[in-house]
Amino acid sequence: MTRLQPDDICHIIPNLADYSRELEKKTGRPLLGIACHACNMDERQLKDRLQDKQICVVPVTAGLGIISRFSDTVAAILTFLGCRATVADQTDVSGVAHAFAAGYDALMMADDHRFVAIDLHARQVTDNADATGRGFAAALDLMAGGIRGRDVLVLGCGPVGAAGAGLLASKGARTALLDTDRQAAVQVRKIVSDRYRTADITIEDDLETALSHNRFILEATPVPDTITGALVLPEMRVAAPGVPLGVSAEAAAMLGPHLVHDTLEIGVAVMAASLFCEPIRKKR
Ligand code: 2YC
Repeated sequence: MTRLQPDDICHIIPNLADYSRELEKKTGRPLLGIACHACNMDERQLKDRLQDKQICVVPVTAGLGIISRFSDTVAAILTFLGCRATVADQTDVSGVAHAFAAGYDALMMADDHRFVAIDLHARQVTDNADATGRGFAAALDLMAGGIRGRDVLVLGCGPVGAAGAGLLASKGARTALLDTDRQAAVQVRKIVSDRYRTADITIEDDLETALSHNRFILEATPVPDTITGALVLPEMRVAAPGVPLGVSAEAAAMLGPHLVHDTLEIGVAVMAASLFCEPIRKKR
């Protein structure tokens, strides 16, 4: 899992409204709408569910420690979506205890291994990797005008790529998987095929060949510049959750509005939507 650097996120807070408008131009839906699409909800329903939800973002000092502005940025994205999000005054255990004691509806926190949202009523945990994969796959579905029956290539079969492949299979995409570790691709094909019996999934072994016959790409590798200008095709649409961006500057310029990439926004939006999109489970 790539650890974000302050420079990866310092631009987010002042640009949230512009970024949401940019997403609407690229996919037809704003940030909230992409989260809805990933969770099969309509925007009014999600807005109503998110409104006034009190979410506590707890900074975590474990491991490599605090990332400057990480918690503030997560809280700002949640606030932009209509939640009442605040960053805990205290970190770690004290912050978690405060979230429970003060009656928050949910908390969000990240160590070096997982970034999660926890619904404190329903005891549901939503993981950023899963949410990010689903959110960018939803964006790709929207950019494609409906991915059903279309050829999609998932680059990178880690947790993000796996979640994206699952959503794409659920929407009827003909999915090709590629990972430098072929076993990772084999594993994702098995998991997704078992879950979606009708899934049409193949494994690719060569990047250039795979890119030559797939227009719709989910770039979920932690490798910069995986897709270079020489590999870009005119009708290509790329959703790139991978950090650092797996599309070279030249390729990104060529793709223009047909590339969706960010380092936190879509993943956090889908985490919030996922938390509150299920009916609250009855207490045991
Ligand atoms: O500031 C804090 O609370 C830090 N403990 C946050 C550490 C986040 C580490 N994870 C990442 O940088 C990203 C996640 C946002 C998703 C994958 N890697």
